[in-house]
Amino acid sequence: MSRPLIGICAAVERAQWLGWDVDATLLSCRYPNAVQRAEGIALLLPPDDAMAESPGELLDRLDALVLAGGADIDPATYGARSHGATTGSNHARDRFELALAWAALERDLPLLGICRGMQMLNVAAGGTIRQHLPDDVGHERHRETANVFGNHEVVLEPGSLAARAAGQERHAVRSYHHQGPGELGDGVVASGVAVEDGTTEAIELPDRRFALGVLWHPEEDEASGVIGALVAAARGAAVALPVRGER
Ligand SMILES: [Mn+2]
Repeated sequence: MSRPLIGICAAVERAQWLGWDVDATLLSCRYPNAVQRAEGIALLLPPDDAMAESPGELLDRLDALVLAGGADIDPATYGARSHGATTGSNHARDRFELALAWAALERDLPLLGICRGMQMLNVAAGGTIRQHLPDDVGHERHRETANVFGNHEVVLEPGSLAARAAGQERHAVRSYHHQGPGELGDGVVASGVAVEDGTTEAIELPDRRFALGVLWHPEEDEASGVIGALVAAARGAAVALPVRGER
């Protein structure tokens, strides 16, 4: 079979390279690299207001969608007030990703949300976001050091999509976030938590073919099965990976 086409929503950020200092469509190479290792074609998607109005035109051409990590979603998107620690929201990106997530859920296109993208998946389903986890859990270990991924353990519900995709139930993950899902959206179930404090780290919509959100960063971990499982779903294969032992 030909390689499935995986759209990955990119950020727009100020960036510097080769002496240029301009607004750039930006995404860590870890995302396309992981898709390509799984024998998918990675397509970067910049925010596009026309596609936010009619996302079907874009989704018709994709086999799966990834909502990547990045800046906080504007709290107004889910009816909350801004917290002092909420930073960097980009309204065009929020609009674009929300429209794509809605439309992907509607047509049951395989969908993976990572970190910010996991939260966007929950918002798209009608859920909310916990504004600043350290206020609730009393520690900073989900984002301990600025601009460095940390590690903590998660435990996933046996038999859930999260566990089947990850290929294991309890394991260490790469973490960098200060928010997390609050109230879960319609049809959304929590399928994994942080071992240390019970923060919801994985969500899914069991009535969809593949609709998964993880608060950690599988693209930063070559041993993770999560992105490969999405590409397999895009190819039309059922996700029935065996659960390996703990690492
Ligand atoms: Mn975490």
